[in-house]
Amino acid sequence: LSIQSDLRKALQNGEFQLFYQPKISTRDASVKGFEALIRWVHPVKGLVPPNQFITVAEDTGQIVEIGQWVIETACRQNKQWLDEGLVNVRVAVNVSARQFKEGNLIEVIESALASTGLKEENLELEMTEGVLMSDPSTGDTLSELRSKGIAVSLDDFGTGYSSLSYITRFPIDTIKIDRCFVQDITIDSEKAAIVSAVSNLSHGLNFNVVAEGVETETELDVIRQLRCDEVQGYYYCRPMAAQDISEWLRSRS
Ligand code: G
Ligand code: G
Ligand code: NA
Ligand code: MN
Repeated sequence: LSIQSDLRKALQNGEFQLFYQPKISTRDASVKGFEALIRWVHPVKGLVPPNQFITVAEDTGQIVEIGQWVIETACRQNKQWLDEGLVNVRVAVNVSARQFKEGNLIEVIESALASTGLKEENLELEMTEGVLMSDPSTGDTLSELRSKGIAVSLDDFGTGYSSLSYITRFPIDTIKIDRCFVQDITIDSEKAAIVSAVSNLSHGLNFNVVAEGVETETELDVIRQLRCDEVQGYYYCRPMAAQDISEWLRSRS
């Protein structure tokens, strides 16, 4: 309950922050994009992780306003990295079902792009299968956004219903293989078999494949052998504040 009432003040008090985690090419280790991940620095509780407030915000509907802030903030940050000549990639924001259903997602995105000057080709949306299936109109909304040049990633792939028929029904660009399949992949041949199958299937359908949660070099080696296109994980970089990402980018160039 206190989380819920505190959430109402969090936006106006500027207690949210976005962290960013790079997505790295398995071919040449270049930066292919960033995922924006929200953090809440609560005045009393300190850092509250998203799994402790995103569901609450979804239940109360506060996620619509928070999500709008996330989109605007991520667009502004990515435009700044672009203007500084640090990187020219997509920033990916996570979207919840209610942002589709009642959040005027298209208008919110258009106004964020207009006010920050970021282009559609530098923005990506990440959503789970549950979000895709939450409303009959999500497919049409995504088709419209994609026709403008915004990319769409299917997040946490393999943990939901994962119906093979419907990944071809929805307009998506990228499959993100959930990190539970990467964990122990070096010793668990069943996980390797699953990642191999998903990777092949996805490429057959012309999707880009990202493996989440790569923490070690041996995991990276296996993931590369299984021909995933990109990795996201602690091995290369933990989610970090924007200024730390800027330094990380400068140190690599
Ligand atoms: O970064 P971390 O591991 O703590 O993120 C935990 C979960 O919170 C992830 O599933 C992620 O998708 C979700 N999450 C992070 N930021 C956002 C956000 O801005 N919006 C939504 N809807 N979910 C987010
Ligand atoms: O949106 P999604 O549920 O995929 O959120 C990604 C989550 O995974 C974030 O909470 C992020 O902090 C976390 N994460 C990113 N890289 C790694 C990793 O290498 N290992 C683990 N355990 N978690 C990671
Ligand atoms: Na995500
Ligand atoms: Mn994920």
